[in-house]
Amino acid sequence: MFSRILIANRGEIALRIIRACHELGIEAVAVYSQADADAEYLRLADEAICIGPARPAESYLSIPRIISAAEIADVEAIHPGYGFLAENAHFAEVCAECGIAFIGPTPESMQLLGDKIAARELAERARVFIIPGSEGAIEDEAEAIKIANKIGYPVIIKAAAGGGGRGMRVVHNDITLRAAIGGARAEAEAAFKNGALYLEKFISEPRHVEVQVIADKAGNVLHFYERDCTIQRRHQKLIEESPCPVLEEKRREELCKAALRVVKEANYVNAATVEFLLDKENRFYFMEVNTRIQVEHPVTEMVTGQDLIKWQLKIASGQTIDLRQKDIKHTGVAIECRINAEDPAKDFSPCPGRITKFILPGGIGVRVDTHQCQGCTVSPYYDSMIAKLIVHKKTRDQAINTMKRALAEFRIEPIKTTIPACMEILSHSDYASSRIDTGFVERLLG
Ligand code: MV4
Repeated sequence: MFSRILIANRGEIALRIIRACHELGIEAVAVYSQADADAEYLRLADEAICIGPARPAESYLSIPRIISAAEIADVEAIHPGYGFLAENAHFAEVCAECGIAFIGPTPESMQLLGDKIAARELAERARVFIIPGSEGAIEDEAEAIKIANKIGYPVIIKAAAGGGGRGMRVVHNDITLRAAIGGARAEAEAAFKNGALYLEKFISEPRHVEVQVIADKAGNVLHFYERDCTIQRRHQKLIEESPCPVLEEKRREELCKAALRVVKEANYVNAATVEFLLDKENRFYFMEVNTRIQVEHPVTEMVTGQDLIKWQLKIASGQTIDLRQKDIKHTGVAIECRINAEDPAKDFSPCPGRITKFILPGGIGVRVDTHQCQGCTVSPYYDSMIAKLIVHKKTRDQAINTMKRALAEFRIEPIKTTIPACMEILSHSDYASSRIDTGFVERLLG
C-alpha cells in the first residue's frame, strides 16, 4: 500500500479521501488555491500545499502546478477526486511519466471511454443494448437524414467528446436535423476541440440508472449494484438512491451483468460507473462510462457497506480484490440529497457567501459528507455543493421519512440552499411512488 499520496482536489471529496487514507495508514497531502487558504478540510490533511490563485485554470486544473506539488511533497500517488483533472487522460499520462501512480484507470482507458462513439462500439462488442443510431460518427447532413429516417424521429444529436448532457440536441424532422448538425458540430468543436457527432433515437421520459463497478489489475471485476439518478435538473443531479425503485430483480441482475461486460471489454482497472437509460418498459440501454469516483458514491457505500475510496487506493497500489460477487450484499435503501448553495428564486444560480449558522442533522442512519462549517465561506470560484446528506434505512418509505426529518434539522444561514427544493421533491406523491422521469424536477420547480 502507498504510504503517502496527494489529493488533486478540494472540498468535500478531498476530505472524504483524507479519511480513507487515514484509515489505511496513508499520509494525505492536500493542495489548495488562495481562495481555499482557510478551508477547514486542510486541517485534517497531513500537509497542505498552496498551488496558486483562485481560478481553477491556475490551480486545481493546472497539471504543472499539481505535479510540482506532488514532487515537493514526495508522494507515491495522486487521487484526482471528481471534476477538475479526474477524467483528463493527459494528466494520467503525465503522472505515469513522472513515476507517480494515478489513482484511477489507465490513460488509454480514459481516452477510449472519453470518446462516446468508441464507448458505444465497445458496449456493442460486449453484447450490451445500445440505443439505435448511427454506426460511428456521422459524416454529413445527408447521412444524418438517412439514418434518422431509418430509426425514426425524434432523434438526438450527441457529441463524441460530450457526455453529461453537454452538446446534445433533440430534433423532430429532416429540416431541423439539417439545421442542427452545423450548430452542434461548431459547438462541439469549440467546447471539446472535437466536432465528431453521432445520432441516437431519442428515448422519451427516461430514467437514469447507473451501475458502480470496481476492477483490479488481475482482471477481477465486481459490481456494487445500481443507483437511480433520475432526479436531476438541467443535468445536475439533485437526489440519488439505491436500489432503483422500479427495477424487478431479474432485470436488475441483467443490468449489473451488462455493466460488468462493458468494463471487462475495456480491460478497465479501478472504479467506474456505467450509465444507462431506462425506458418506460424498463428496458435499459448503455449510455456512457464515467472513469472517476462519482459525487453520489456514498449511496452505494451505505447499501453495500463497502468503502469505495479505499478500494480505489488498494487497487491502484496493486492489491487484488479479496471479495466474491456473491459476498457483496445490498441491504435496505439509501438516498442522497445534494445540498448546494443555490437560490431557487434565481433559477438555482450559485449563492456564495459566509455561513454564520451551520447545524448538521444526525440520528440513526444519517450521514453527512461535508467540508463546510460555521464561519466557513462558500467560494464563488468553485461548484456550489456544500454538503451531501445521505440516509440509509430498511425500506424506501422509512428512508424518505428520515431524509425529510434530517432536511428539516439542517440549519444553514444566511445563504440559500437546495434544502427546500429537496424537501418539496421528497414530499411529492409521484416521488413516493417513483412515477418519475428525468423531466420531473423541471416540471415541478422550473
Ligand atoms: C438521451 C436521452 C434520450 N434519448 N439519449 C443526458 C445526459 C447524457 N449522458 C445523455 N442524456 C440523455 N441522453 C437518448 N437517446 C435523454 C438524455 C437526458 C437525460 C439523461 C439522463 C438524465 C437526465 C437527462 C435529462 C435530459 C436528457
